[in-house]
Amino acid sequence: TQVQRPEKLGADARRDLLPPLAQTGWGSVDGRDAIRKVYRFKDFVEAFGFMSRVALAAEKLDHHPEWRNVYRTVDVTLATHDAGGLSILDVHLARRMDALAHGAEH
Ligand code: H2B
Repeated sequence: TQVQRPEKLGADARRDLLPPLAQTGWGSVDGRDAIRKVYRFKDFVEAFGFMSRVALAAEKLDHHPEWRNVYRTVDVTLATHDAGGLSILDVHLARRMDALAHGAEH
């Protein structure tokens, strides 16, 4: 059986869902239908703790970030590869990541 494929977000959904994420630091990506945020933490332990919590959440959602960690920064890009752009799953993961970073960001 076919795994459920998420649909690319339509214009109406984008107008509703993306501005609140922009408020928390998520921005668009040049040349790509994706969103990006750079988190900065107190130190490496906080950054890696965040990544560990996100990894478990991502597995539960079956939706995974593209990310890069350098010392206390975590640079995240979200897109749905199966949809060729942004889907609702990226919005869900972005919100989850913000919740899991709460209190640890510097
Ligand atoms: N993560 C992201 N970011 N995009 C996807 O298209 C994607 C994923 N697909 N995680 C999932 C896994 C898919 O491969 C499985 C089969 O559901």
